[in-house]
Amino acid sequence: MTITIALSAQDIPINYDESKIPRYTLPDPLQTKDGKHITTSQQWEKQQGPVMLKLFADNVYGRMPGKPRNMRFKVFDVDSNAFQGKAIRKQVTIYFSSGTDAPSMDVLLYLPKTINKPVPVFMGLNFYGNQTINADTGIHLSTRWVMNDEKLGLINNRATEASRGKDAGKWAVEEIIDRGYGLATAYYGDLEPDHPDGWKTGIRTTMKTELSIDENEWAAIGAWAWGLSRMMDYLQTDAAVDASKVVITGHSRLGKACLWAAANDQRFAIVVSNDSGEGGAALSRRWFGETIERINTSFPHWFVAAYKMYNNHPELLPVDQHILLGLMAPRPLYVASAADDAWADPKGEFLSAKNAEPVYALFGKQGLGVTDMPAVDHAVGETIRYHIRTGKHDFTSYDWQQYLDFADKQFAH
Ligand code: GTR
Repeated sequence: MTITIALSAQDIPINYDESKIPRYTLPDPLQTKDGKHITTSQQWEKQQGPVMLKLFADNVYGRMPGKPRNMRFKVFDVDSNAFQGKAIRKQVTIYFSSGTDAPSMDVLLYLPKTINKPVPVFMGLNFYGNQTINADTGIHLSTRWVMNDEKLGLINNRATEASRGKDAGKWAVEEIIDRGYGLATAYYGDLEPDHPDGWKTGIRTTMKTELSIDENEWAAIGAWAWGLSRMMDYLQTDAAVDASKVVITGHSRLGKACLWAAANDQRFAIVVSNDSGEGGAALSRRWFGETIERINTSFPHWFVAAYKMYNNHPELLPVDQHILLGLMAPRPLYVASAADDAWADPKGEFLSAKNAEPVYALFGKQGLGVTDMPAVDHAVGETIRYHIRTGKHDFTSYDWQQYLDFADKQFAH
């Protein structure tokens, strides 16, 4: 095996031409190490699924530690008059260990007020702090490290008041509430700041002893995914939430974290990947848009060191991302792409969802039901659903509408 090291991200060849994609063969999710074929859902759940999960842990995302022993929740804000009285806003700090300065994450939760029983909830991490998802001035302003972006009010690596509501376009909060769902979100930087040295101040360092895991045994995506499971731990204790109906979602890098969280944690009832691309829903073996080499070069902290061995050799990976999608089975799964998001390889995301179908079939579940990519803005599929939306890399109100419809249908079953 030869590993060539690119000098910089710009030197890495990127392909956008379908006719230049070399032939590739995907690993068969149902084929065991010793050449046997998996034929039942029990065999998948007891043998093959755990083997595949471990291959992803060893080669891609790292080991996933469990729940910390001394975790605590502190509800520090309740406002039953949010959105002109139609929602309750709650803010909760999850402390990962004992002590007043324990590592922590802040969860922002909106719950519809008109419903007198526990509600289903959408949950996912956000990019710039909870205060950016809506202009609601009651949202606690994050004091953590953030990536600089003057337009978003993120200056000197800190969020300012001007950042309030600046990423609201990605969060259809009122629509979610009006449809009878709650929304839970937290800032991913609470877990690990998103830069190569972020692990030094993130949970991979601060929780190292408590979780008995070395910082190199996992990586940033793993840390973010772990936080999603801790949010779920909280939701299970909140009487206003129906924790059996939690939809986990995430956009782009946070879509990758969402998929890895859901692969490890069966408590998430529905999984929604929004434009997650390379290292998320998209096939790695298909040479189109972002590649393993490019992602490992631009973001060396996202995946474990072992993943770099596949930089120029995706064909040597014992798994590909359709198997990650298979690990969602039998849970309803929605994979979405955007037409102008070639970087994330929409077709590679579609084919990945398509090739997860044999795992769903073991459970008697129907997948996409089509062999070719659908037209833009035309969702297809049953238990696995897919759309390619008009427009760019984003999480839009069109996307939310599809996910809400999907959740309505799945939860009505
Ligand atoms: C890009 C990265 C993608 C995707 C995206 C995002 O720069 O190459 O894999 O994660 O960032 O998170 O918006």
